[in-house]
Amino acid sequence: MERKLEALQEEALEKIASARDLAELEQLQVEFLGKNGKVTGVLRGMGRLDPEERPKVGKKANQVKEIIEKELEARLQILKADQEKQRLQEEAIDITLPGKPLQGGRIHPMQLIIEQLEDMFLRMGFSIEEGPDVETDYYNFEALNIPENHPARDMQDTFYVEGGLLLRTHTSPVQVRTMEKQTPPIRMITSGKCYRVDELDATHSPVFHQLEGLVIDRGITFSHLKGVLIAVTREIFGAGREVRFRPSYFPFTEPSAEVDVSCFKCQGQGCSLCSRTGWLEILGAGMVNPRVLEMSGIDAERFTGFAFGMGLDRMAMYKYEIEDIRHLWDNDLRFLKQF
Ligand code: FA5
Repeated sequence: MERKLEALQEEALEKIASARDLAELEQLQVEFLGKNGKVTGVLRGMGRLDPEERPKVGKKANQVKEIIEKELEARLQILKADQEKQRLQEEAIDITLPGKPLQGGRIHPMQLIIEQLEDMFLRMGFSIEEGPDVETDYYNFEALNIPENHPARDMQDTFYVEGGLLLRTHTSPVQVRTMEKQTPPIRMITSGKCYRVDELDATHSPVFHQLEGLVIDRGITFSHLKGVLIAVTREIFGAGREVRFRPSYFPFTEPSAEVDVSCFKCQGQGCSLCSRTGWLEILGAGMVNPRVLEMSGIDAERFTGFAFGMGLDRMAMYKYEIEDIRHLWDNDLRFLKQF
C-alpha cells in the first residue's frame, strides 16, 4: 500500500511538472485528489487493511496528499506568472513610435462673426433673444406692416410649410415677439437662419443668416441708429473700409436705409463682385414704423425705436474676403482650416 502511494506521488509530481496550462493542472487535481481521485481511492480502501497497518498508511496517504497539493499550488503560481508575462509581451506598446498628429478643429467663419457681434452688442447692454425658424404669417409679415398682396411680399419669396406656416424670410419676427413680451426700454439682438426662394449664386443662398437688432426707448432717433451701426461696422471691418447709408424702403421702418461697405476686391473701383458699384450691401435698417409699435402694444406717442437686420453670411464674406457664399456652406476642410 505504501509503495503504491509512493508510486502515485511520483506519477503525480512528474505530470504536474510537465503540465503546460491551468486547465491541465486542474485535471491533475481531479485525477489525484478529486472525489474519485487516485489518492482518495487509496484512503477509501484503508478499511480493508489490518488495524495496526491503518495509522501508518493513513499518515503516508496524508503526506502524499499534502505533497501533491503543494506541488499543484507551486506549479499554478509558475503557470500564472508565465501567462501574465506572455500577455504583457503580446500587449507591449512601443512608446518610441511617433504618435498620430491630432487634428485640431477650427471655428467656422459664420460662428466667428456671430460671436464677435454678440460680444459687441452685449457690451452695449443688448440682450440676446430667440425665435422659431418656422413662423406664422402674422409674425413674419402681418405684424411688420406687410399685409397680404403687399408688393413687399415678393421681395421675400417664401417657403410655405403645412398648416399655413412658413419658414421665416428674415429675423424681424423676433422683434415683434420681443415687443409683445417686454416693455420699453428694449435693447435686443437675435440671430439665426432665414429662408427665401432665392437662386443660389455668389452672394445669395436660399438659407442664410441674419442678426436682427431692436432698440426702443424715449427719444431714440436716427442718429442713435447711425452711431450703433457705424461703431459695429468699424469694429468688424476696420477703419480702413468705407461705410455708407443709402435711403431704402421697408414697410416696417420709416425712414429706412441700407448700409454698404466698400468692396474689398476692387477697393471701391468697381468689379464683378460688387456689380461695378464699388459697394457691397450688408444690412437693412430704419426707425420702427409707429404702426408696428402700436400693433405690438407699445405706445408710439411715448416711444420711438430703431431696428436693423444684418446679412451675416455677407458680413463674413466681406470681412474674410470670401468671394462666393457657397464656400460658407460646402464644408471643404481646405477652406475651413484657414480660420
Ligand atoms: C430684411 O430682411 C429686413 N428684415 C432687414 C431689416 C430689419 C430692415 C429691421 C429694417 C429693420 P433684406 O431683405 O434687405 O432686409 O435683407 C437683409 C440682409 O440680408 C441683406 O442686406 C443681405 O445681407 C442679407 N440677405 C438677404 N437675402 C439673402 C440671401 N438670399 N442670401 C444671403 N444673404 C441675404
